[in-house]
Amino acid sequence: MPHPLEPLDAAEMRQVAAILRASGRLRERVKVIGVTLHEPTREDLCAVAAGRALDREAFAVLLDGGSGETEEAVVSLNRSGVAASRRLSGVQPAIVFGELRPAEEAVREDAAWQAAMRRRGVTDFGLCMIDLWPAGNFGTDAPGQRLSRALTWVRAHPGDNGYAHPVEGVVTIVDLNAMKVVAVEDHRLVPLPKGDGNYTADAVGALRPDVKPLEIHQPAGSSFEVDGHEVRWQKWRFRIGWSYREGLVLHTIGYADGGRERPILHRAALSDMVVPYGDPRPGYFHRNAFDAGEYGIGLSANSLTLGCDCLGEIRYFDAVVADINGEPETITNAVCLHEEDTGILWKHTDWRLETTEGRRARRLVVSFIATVGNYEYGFYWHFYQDAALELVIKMTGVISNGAVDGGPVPPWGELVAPGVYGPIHQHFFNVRLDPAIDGPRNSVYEVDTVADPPGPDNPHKNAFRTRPTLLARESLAQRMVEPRAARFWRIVNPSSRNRLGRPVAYRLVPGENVPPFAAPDASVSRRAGFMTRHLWVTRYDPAERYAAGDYPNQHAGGAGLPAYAAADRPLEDTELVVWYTFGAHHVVRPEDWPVMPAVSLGFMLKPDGFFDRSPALDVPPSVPRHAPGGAPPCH
Ligand SMILES: [Cu+2]
Repeated sequence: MPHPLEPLDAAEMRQVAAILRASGRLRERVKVIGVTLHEPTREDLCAVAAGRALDREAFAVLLDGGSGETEEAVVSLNRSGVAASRRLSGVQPAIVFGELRPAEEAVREDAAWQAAMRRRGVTDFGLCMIDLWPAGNFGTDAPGQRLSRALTWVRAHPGDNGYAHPVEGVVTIVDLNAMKVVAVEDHRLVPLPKGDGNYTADAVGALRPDVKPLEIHQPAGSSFEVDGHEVRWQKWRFRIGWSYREGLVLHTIGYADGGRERPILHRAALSDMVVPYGDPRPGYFHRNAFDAGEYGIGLSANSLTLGCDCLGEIRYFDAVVADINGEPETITNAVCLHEEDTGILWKHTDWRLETTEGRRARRLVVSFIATVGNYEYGFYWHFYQDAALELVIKMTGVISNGAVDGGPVPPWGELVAPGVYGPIHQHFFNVRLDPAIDGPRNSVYEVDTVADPPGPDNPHKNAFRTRPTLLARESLAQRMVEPRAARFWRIVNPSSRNRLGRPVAYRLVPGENVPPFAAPDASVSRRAGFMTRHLWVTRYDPAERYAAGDYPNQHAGGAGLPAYAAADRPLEDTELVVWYTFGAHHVVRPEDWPVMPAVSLGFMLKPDGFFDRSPALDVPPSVPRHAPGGAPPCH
């Protein structure tokens, strides 16, 4: 039996499909939306540690394209049967890869859509790219229909970057169960931009001539060890998991300290994301993609390439997902594991003794990249030698766009190329963290820095101090970043103390962040309630997994974090989930065109009294391999 947190392999996926077929659930017209490991809970894992055997289970979401009904099933692999199932009506699971091509074909053959293309001088429909944007929920669609609001772009020739030629004003509403067009809205006639948006090496003009090879050599190999999906690197130990919806999942992250392994996080993964656009016009207002909950960021993962996506001594992991028929599909090299030099770890020069002591830093990177329509999202978890942990998300690809004629540029965006308009938008990510700081029972404090009032204790008016506030209940644990208070959050284990007597903690340090600009009662704000607060803390419940709820596609709103927190459960010294939302604000630039240089944002988790002193002292001095003229090592 594999470790209970090992992701499902291809043979297991195939077995799940067979069991579902034998049970009558996987029949004609039923689409497999996703299959993933039915993860053991914290309690289950404790039971395993105590010697109990667990069933190996998969979790499957099925959609009956005839009745429109969704069914969830827990499949036991070792018992070869369905252990539990439930039917859900009134929900729309995510749009899956297997629906993209049939829907594109259905649009291509639709007479009303063809007429809209002809009005724009497009006659070769084979050059059209029809992207299935989620329908959203604006109260205008017939309930129960599985819809997409599709947008069209046109390649100038096969192999061309079609995103350079957006069809303005045409929204095609497609029924993804019937696979036919419901309506074609044609809101405004604007000529197709003609400019070239190609970015391949042969399309961009002369390449700069002075870039010499840069190679990373690790002559003795990398410093990590991999066993199945378990990774050990220096003092870190964790497991790599995968789900079609969240992509990379990290489990049971611990750090070795003085002969014991100390838990830090039980689980960490992207829980959802949303990209609200700021243009109110038809053709734009519905652009609100939830790229995890409405598409499956794990389904959208790339196969990574050595020397392009990752450089150096790489260990790859494949990811296995189910296709629309339930058959396994292996994304080879979906996850990249490698080490990177990151400059200086620490240093001090004693000028009187004329001695210098310093260490170089490196980090372990676990990453994957997903392509969702026009955009790319790279997810990079960084493990550091000072026991810090970081998530960096890199955004690249082609901006979502539209076309403008010679008149004034709409105020909700910018011109990026002649005739090509990029609307203002934001990208919000929510990461779900199950903390386990020295054990499962934790508390969270918000720590602000405040200036002391002037007075007898502050005669020079220079005094300032931190002010920690316990986030004692779910209603109080819905917070915003506040750079003017240098705000961070401290995840504390009240029953584990360091040698200075303070409860041990990790600090959640926000990086770049932004509030949403859509009104609180806008459709997207109700549907992505999670984005209205940067930090949420809830009581641990393994059934509460996703920031926008289980089925955000076409959902009217209110699900996910606002619903989870409505119970207002107490949060002190108990099992918690910390949900961090962070947003990138994207006022597009001509420099983002035609393919956007990667933009990074993220956050860090840093030990805060978790150790008794710097955990980075035992990193050995590095000696330059090719020390010219016998240069001294860095110490
Ligand atoms: Cu953007």
